Amino acid sequence: MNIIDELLWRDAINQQTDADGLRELTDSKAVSLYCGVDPTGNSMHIGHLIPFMVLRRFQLAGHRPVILIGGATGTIGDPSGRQSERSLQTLEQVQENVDALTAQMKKLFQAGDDNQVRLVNNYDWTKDMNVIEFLRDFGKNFSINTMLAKDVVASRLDSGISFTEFSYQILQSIDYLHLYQHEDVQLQVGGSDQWGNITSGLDLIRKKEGNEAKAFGLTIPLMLKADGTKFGKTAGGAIWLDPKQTTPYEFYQFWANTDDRDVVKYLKYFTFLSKEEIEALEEKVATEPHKREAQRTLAEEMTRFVHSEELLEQAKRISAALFSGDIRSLTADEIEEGFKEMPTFTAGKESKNIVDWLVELGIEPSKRQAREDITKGAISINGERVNELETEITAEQAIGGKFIIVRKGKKNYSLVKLG
Ligand code: 383
Repeated sequence: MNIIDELLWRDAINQQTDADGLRELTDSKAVSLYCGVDPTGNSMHIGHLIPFMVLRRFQLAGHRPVILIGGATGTIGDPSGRQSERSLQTLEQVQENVDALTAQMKKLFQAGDDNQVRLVNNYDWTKDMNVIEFLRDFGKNFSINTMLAKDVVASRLDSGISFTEFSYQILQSIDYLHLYQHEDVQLQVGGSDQWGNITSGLDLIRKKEGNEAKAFGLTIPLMLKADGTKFGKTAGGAIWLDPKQTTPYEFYQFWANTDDRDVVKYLKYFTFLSKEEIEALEEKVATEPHKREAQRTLAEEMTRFVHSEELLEQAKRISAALFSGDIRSLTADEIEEGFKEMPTFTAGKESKNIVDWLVELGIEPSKRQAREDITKGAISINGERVNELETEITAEQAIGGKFIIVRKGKKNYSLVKLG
């Protein structure tokens, strides 16, 4: 399948500047293409993943991705999709973020000896440009009228936009021209919010290189959820690729909790599974949705791709233990990871009667309630049901010497740390 047909099947194309031309080009040669990310934070989130997975698909189809980290543009900040001016980051902060994003990209693209993915930083060709060069060589090719008409700027005319953010599109355009001239790049890919910046780069290329220049733009639709809420955000915030900000277990759970109405869409958009494999899972969603096989496959594919086989196995072990209640099988580290979002209490190391212990911690509101719950078998300690009101809680029970897990009812877990 031609890469463009594959993207169409995956519903991963929003707009193209010249669909026929791009199809012809991608059929005729290995095309160099790029997508950029600005180092506005120290990790990407799953929203960023979308265009970079498309880049990876091009790579798997024999094309040549160039990943641009915006060391220059990141010092300004793209006004696209934002209603208010950004505050500037320090140059040191930007540099730290450049390093963090570079490491993430290398991992995602499995950069190594037999995979020479190109990573570039626009700071390299922007930092020494002086203001006269900027205005004469580049500024002269931009019409204020056209720039004002771009959605990004037009939507900010009431609330206001600084000259700095207004000029952002010029910097991104210079990048495309630079990569066209020096890295043979003929296609820029981005989310649909990048359409204005991408087309403005193409205008610059045509002005500098002539109307016949073969350069293209392609955008990817923003992901929408069936229930109308924003994709990629949970109550706890964004889903980050950095395992310190979103643990692999949370990452796994995010995908595993996908709505039936969204899961096939995500499988197409985010995984490298084939058309046949996805169609088979689609069938399963229709015939046996309760098994959630499509969701499980999605969660496995994504956790393996972003983290590793090992962290995927760990995330699955935590999920299974929490589901079955078999907490004893987990290590202290796994408990820490799996219980990150659950209510946490700190208790002393001395032995105590369970009823007193539960009430003192605040897990039970009163001794009467604690006794009632224990008697009806609703309380488990480390996965084992407690039946005796006389049970003593001791430090020896703590998993890894640190944690005691209390379960009340079916799903109410609390983590007690001994301190
Ligand atoms: C900078 C210089 C270039 C080309 C691109 C850039 C970055 C671009 C931008 N992108 C977003 C970002 O960095 O701001 N101006 O957060 C996001 N992208 C991708 C995708 C997306 C966009 O990194 O739609 C979501 O992830 O394009 O919002 O020469």
